[in-house]
Parts: sequence; C-alpha cells; structure tokens
Amino acid sequence: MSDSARATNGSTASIGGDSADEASERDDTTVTDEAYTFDDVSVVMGTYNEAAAIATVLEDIDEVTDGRAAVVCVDGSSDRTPEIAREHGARVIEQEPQGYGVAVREAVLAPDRPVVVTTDCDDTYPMEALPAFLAEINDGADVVSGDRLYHGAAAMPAFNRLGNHAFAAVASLLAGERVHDTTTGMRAYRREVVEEIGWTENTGLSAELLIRPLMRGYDVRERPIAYAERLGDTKLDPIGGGAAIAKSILTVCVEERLRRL
Ligand SMILES: Nc1nc2c(ncn2[C@@H]2O[C@H](COP(=O)(O)OP(=O)(O)O)[C@@H](O)[C@H]2O)c(=O)[nH]1
Ligand SMILES: [Mg+2]
Repeated sequence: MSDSARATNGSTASIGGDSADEASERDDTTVTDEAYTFDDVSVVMGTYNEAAAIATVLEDIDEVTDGRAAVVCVDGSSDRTPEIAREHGARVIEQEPQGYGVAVREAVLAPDRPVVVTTDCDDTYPMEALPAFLAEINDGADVVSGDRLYHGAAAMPAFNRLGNHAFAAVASLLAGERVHDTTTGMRAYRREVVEEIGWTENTGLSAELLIRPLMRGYDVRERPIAYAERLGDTKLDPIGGGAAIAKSILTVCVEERLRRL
C-alpha cells in the first residue's frame, strides 16, 4: 500500500490485496451480507493495576455502545481494578500477571460473540471509534487495526514513537505489505480469525495479531485513530519490551514465509 493510497480522512485503507494463492489458503470467513451490531461485539483487555483508568475506559465503552458490548478483563492486578471492573458489569477472568500477550491471548479467545475488539485499559484509545471499527467489519474486513502514528501520536513517549515507526518499517519489509502501526492495542477482529490462528508471542502479541492474518491473506485494514496520554503507569519496559517486540516481528514474519512454501 502506498502512502498516497493510505486513508486520509479517518477512513481505512486495505493492506495489500488478496492474491489468488493467499485467498485460497484461508477459510472464507468474510460474510458481507450480515450487519453486526454492538450486541455481537466483545471488547476485551488485559488489566494490570489499572485502577486509575479502568472506570473511565469501561464508562466510555458503555456510553458509545449503549451498554450493549460485552466486556472481558483478564486481570492480574493487586489493586482494586477487578472490583471496579465487576461494578461496571465486566466479566473478569483472573490470571497471574505473566505479561501483555499471555493476558490478551486469553482475552481474545474468551468471548463467544462474533466480533472481538481489543483495547488497553489505560484511556489511550478512542472508544468513540468503535462504531467505525464495527462498520469496517460489516464492510467485510477481517481485522481493523487502529493506526496511532498516522496523526503523529504526540501523546506517545518519543522513544516509543521512534520504535513503533521502526517496527512498522521492518514488518513491512519482511511481510511484503506496508503496515504503519504494528503494536497498537486497539483492533477489531472477526472471532474466526483469532480462533483459526495459533498465537505464540507475549510482549510481541500485538504485532503477531496483525502480521499473521495479513500474511495469510485475510482482509486487514488500518484505520487512523487518535491516541491520548495514559492514565496510570505503563506496564511495558521500553527497552526490554522493545527488544522482545523486534524479536517477535522477525520470528513471526519468518514463520509465515516458511509456511507459504
Ligand atoms: N492481566 C495482565 N495485563 C497486563 C499485563 N501487562 C500489561 N497488561 C495490560 O495490557 C495493557 C497494555 O499495557 P500498557 O502498560 O498500556 O502498555 P503500553 O501501552 O505499551 O504502555 C494494559 O491494559 C495493561 O494493564 C499482565 O502481565 N497481565
Ligand atoms: Mg497502553
């Protein structure tokens, strides 16, 4: 996808195109003649000591979806996060803290609704974009990925921003498709996509959740989103986490290329 073809005014851009090979490789999960509503959507997240943010995040989801989206929190907190989650009607799955990906893998596999949306529980992601993400799924997308870097991500620490640009450049090269934000926490998936693929990464799970569907020919679209400053403290160590993400991107891209042989 060239930058000129990239979405500008808040619409999405498809990444690559389905080659006959890629399309025949996957199950046909795209159902375009049924319109999902928020009754068909689960919003899921890992939560680890997010008492400063969780009420805001869950209230935003409720407001935007009119209380219709189901919410799942996979929680490893030692603070009041799980109580606040339950008070807001979320389903809480308790799990020892083992890192981002261990929590989010359990979270994306938990729902039985057909559309699964991930977010962080830190108030950085715009829940008001949920209707647009759902509309994109109803338009036939298998994965809709929020691109924080499109609008500049001024709220992101500069080191992380640089790293995220670098991850996107490397992933684009290795995957053979231009992607712009590989580590975003906000995406919508058809549930079949998350169920059909085996997930292996932890800190790098977000990149894996984008790259494997993309390299298997699913309809993956990036959509520019706003990105706000975090409430509460980050759980990711920028250097160790960054190295783990880089390793995940290499591993996943190589595995997906070998899988095509
Ligand atoms: N359950 C659980 N959640 C986690 C863990 N690590 C991170 N999270 C959650 O995963 C999300 C992403 O982490 P975050 O600190 O926002 O990472 P950042 O966006 O890279 O700064 C947040 O909602 C965290 O609470 C963990 O070990 N266990
Ligand atoms: Mg975050």
